[in-house]
Amino acid sequence: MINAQNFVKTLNGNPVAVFGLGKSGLAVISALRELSVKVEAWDDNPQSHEAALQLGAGVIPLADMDLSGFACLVLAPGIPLHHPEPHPVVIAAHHAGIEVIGDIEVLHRCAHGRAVIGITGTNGKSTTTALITHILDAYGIKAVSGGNIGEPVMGLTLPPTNGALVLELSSFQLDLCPTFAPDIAVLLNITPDHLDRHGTMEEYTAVKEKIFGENGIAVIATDDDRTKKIADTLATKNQHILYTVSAQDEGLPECNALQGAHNHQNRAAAYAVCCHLGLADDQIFEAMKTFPGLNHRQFLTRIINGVAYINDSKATNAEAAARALECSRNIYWIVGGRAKEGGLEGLESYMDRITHAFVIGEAMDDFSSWLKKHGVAYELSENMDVATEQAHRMAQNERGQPGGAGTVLLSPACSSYDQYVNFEQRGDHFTALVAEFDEEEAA
Ligand code: UMA
Repeated sequence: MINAQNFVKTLNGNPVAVFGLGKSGLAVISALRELSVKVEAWDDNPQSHEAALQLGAGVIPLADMDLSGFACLVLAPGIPLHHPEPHPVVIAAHHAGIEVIGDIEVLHRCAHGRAVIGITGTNGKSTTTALITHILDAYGIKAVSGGNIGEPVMGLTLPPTNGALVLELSSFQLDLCPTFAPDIAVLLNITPDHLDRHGTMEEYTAVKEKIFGENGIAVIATDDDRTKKIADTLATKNQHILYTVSAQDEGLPECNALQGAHNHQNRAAAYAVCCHLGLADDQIFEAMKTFPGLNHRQFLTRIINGVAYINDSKATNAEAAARALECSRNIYWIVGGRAKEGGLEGLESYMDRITHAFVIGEAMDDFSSWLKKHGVAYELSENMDVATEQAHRMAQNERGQPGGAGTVLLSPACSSYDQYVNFEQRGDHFTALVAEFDEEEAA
């Protein structure tokens, strides 16, 4: 847990309001309660209240109160700040004239003294965060990762003072950082996303741009017009040390866990960061080769008799699934769940890579019609148990045929919420089923 003493000094003895009792809010409460700071908390879901009470926070309906006695409001990133309209607690904070900040800003105000590398972008942030952490760790710079990748920052254990914090930063988190900017800031790409929260692409882009602050090291992948424009602006201002990288950069080694153009962009960004920190090319390249990948993101779970079994459960929309489909041929594709708007539209050009599809979940009827229209053979598998067994049998039986040993790929292009709590649970289920297959029997 982070020592919040320096942050507490800025509170002038006033209590803190914490709204949203998910992972990040509870970690903030823990760090403050550790120092006996008075915390009043709330969550619109009453089931979350008990955890805050256990930590010694008061639980009161903050949105209905006069918040003027509080030092600040710490808001969870998932709670609407501006759009479609501010949550009532944000309006209450504005009325009271108190600051609204997030857990990343709290971490910053703890003045922990470690170098911070922050990574944002619409896609690839988790992979790049994990990759940078892996490379630095491999060469003796103790790195600790957290943030949007899943570990709330106030719960992290700091590395030694010469180590680094590697933080994945979402637009929601950046929006709650009035003064924080990382020492090394990485922007990967900006494509339409989260418009329900940011309203327009201009707003979303402006929030992502906040990662660069007034100065520091800026690493920008300039493969899209929006990131390129930001790089041009920073170059004109000339207050940052700027590295531009691209998915087209040459000279980086291939590695199994990081295939496809998008991963090339992630590698190029990680390379720039590690070079800046003084690592030699061969050190960086060696470490890239041993990067195991990130679970649920095109993660190679197992190889059985040459057939690769890949867990890409994080692919919850068609665009994400395209990134996995472009990396293989002869694919036995497990697809479906709760469809997003547009369904499988946009994946037409990848269908010649699919040997057979196994369709599951609520999307089964719509997806099977779409696959039929595009000439792809499929099974109505309904659930993961059936789909994984069918895909395994077929891929193993057809191993000797032209096209080489195939790939059993879970890349659902759907959310998991029809059958699972989240994408992690879905991916774990697939992985557990694959772990049970018998190599001998399959051979
Ligand atoms: N809540 C309310 N009122 C509301 C909305 C939410 O009370 O109007 C409450 C919910 O009942 C819940 C809590 O707020 O109890 C949830 O807070 P949260 O959604 O901010 O979630 P945390 O559990 O604190 O997780 C957050 C990040 N969540 C979001 O940004 C939505 C996690 O990113 C992050 O891993 C975690 O902090 C640790 O840093 C997740 C995410 O989905 C992975 N991120 C988005 C993405 O990647 O697309 C941005």
